[in-house]
Amino acid sequence: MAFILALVIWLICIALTIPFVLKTWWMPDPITDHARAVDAQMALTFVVTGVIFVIAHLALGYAVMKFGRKRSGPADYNTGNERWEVLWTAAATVLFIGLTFMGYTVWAEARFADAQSQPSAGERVVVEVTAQQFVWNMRYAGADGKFGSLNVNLIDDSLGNPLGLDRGQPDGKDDVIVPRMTVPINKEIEVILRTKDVLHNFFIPELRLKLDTVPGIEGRLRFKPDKVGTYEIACSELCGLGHYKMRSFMDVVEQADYDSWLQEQYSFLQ
Ligand SMILES: [Cu+2]
Repeated sequence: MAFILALVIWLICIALTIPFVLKTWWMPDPITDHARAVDAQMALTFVVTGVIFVIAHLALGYAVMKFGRKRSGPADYNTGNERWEVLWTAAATVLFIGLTFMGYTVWAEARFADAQSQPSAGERVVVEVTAQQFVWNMRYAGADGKFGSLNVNLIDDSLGNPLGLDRGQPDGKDDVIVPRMTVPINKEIEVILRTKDVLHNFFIPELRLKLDTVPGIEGRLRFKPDKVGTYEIACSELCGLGHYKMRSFMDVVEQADYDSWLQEQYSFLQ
């Protein structure tokens, strides 16, 4: 009986480990250096915890087999081994704190990029993303590089003004508002996150980035995509009945395609 239990423990351990080793259900390919750094950090965590997981379960099965046989007489009383307990508690503490600090650097890179390098606004493409139940609105500042002012009284989804943009003002005249995001490849993109109503969450799995959109607060994310393609933008915060279908897409295109796309958007404004 003890052997069967040990075998079950080992089989479960192997069955749980295989999908991680073979990457059976894995994340989509990363498209930024930051996303690759996140993956490397996660791989390190998986390797370290995976090795400990396997060793612990092999030992557990062994202990069950060795000490689990039926014996006559009362069980031995064991007070444990203080030296071992101090040792593995200390080792676990060092490991977790170490992994946290290593991960923190990667995490902070995308959020506090300002401290290291600040490309001028001209080199950077700024997209303002406003969430609402249950769609995404992407705004580009236009040729003047300035976002026009918004006025809640002008908000009218049915008239095509979901943000309440004042088109009468010079800054707002050339603002482009679209339901889908287009960005050029190999350029720093800055996303300014807003919401019109409740909490939503801007999530692009290929960027390994997600951030809540919080009413009254502007969130910021920076990234530099290096792979042309179409990537899903998912709302990753349960935001209401239509949450499951709140999605959009980000098209990463060549610079020339981006320029002509932008020109096309301007022509619709004429
Ligand atoms: Cu949402």
